[in-house]
Amino acid sequence: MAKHFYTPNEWFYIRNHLPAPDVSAEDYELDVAFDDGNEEITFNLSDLKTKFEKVEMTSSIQCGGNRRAEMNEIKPIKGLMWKGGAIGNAKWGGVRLFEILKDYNLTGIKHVQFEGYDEGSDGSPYGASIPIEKAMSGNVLLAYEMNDEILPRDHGYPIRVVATGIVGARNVKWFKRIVLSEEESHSHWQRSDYKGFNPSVDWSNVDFTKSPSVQNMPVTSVICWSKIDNGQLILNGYAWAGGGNRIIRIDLTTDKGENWFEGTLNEQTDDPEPKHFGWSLWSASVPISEQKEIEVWCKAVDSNYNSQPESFKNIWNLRGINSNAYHRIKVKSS
Ligand SMILES: Nc1nc2c(c(=O)[nH]1)N[C@H]1C(S)=C(S)[C@@H](COP(=O)(O)O)O[C@H]1N2
Ligand SMILES: [Mo]
Repeated sequence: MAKHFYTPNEWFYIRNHLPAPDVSAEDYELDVAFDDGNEEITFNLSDLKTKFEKVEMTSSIQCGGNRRAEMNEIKPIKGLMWKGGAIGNAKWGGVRLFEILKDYNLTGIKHVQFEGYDEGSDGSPYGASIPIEKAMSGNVLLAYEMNDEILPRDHGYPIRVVATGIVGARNVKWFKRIVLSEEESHSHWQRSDYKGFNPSVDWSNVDFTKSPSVQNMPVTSVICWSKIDNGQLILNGYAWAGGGNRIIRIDLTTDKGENWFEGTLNEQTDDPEPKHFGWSLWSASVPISEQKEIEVWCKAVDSNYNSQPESFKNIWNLRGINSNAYHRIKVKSS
């Protein structure tokens, strides 16, 4: 993963909750509606591509359950056992959601709901929503290009939402409908999933109405690769923070925190925080003594000086969301 600042499209993780639909460019339509049913406007694909300015933005998209497998080692979690692979970084090309919404009277609108062309067996679409402030920030894209290529089918062809800095689940693919509303999306994934809880909440007492939906994601980092060379442990990996924060430092230890070494941030965009949405690639060289097995930990620090928690135990939650404790790997020296 850490070889390419822009994750090649064919390596970018894919997460679908419902069967992926085939949407043709000719049939594609995006509806914009108010939830009082008053007004409805439809754009076709060429409207979106020609009537609005094309912009490009670098943003990572990360699933809310990335690194869940590590948290699962503490206590079993329901969910896909992602290691560190449920994230990718891309250059997205498209139109700003702001451009599409700016001429409407948005008085009283608090949430912008998104629906996809994909439907569950009950006929209801995939859905999610983001707060109106984020929608109007200029940092949410309706993307039709991914790394200078046409958006691939598995990533939402012909149009997907790129809600920069926000959990993957709100980055709706095969984008069909915008609903401007006082309320969050009523979809399962907005209301009954992708939320965090106290570590002692379990399936017998969880109340999804009590917890806000995850939007911006916390800071995380992962060691992707390691090698021992001449008494040095050579490492590389990625680090990312949601909410437009930039990664400012990566810290590593091989003795459970007695001594810390600093890695090097090799690649990141120069987008200023809080509009820094791409990940950072880093590498490090840590001196090691004669040990058979080395355990190395990493943690990143973001531009708000937020860092990662030390243990998964104290952030455990029943869906394994925001699983961002120190990444720890063991490296054998022989
Ligand atoms: N229409 C639609 N959009 C969707 C999903 C989906 O199932 N249907 N999955 C979401 C989730 S949970 C994630 S993590 C991201 C994954 O995006 P990717 O497959 O392009 O990596 O898409 C989001 N957008
Ligand atoms: Mo996800």
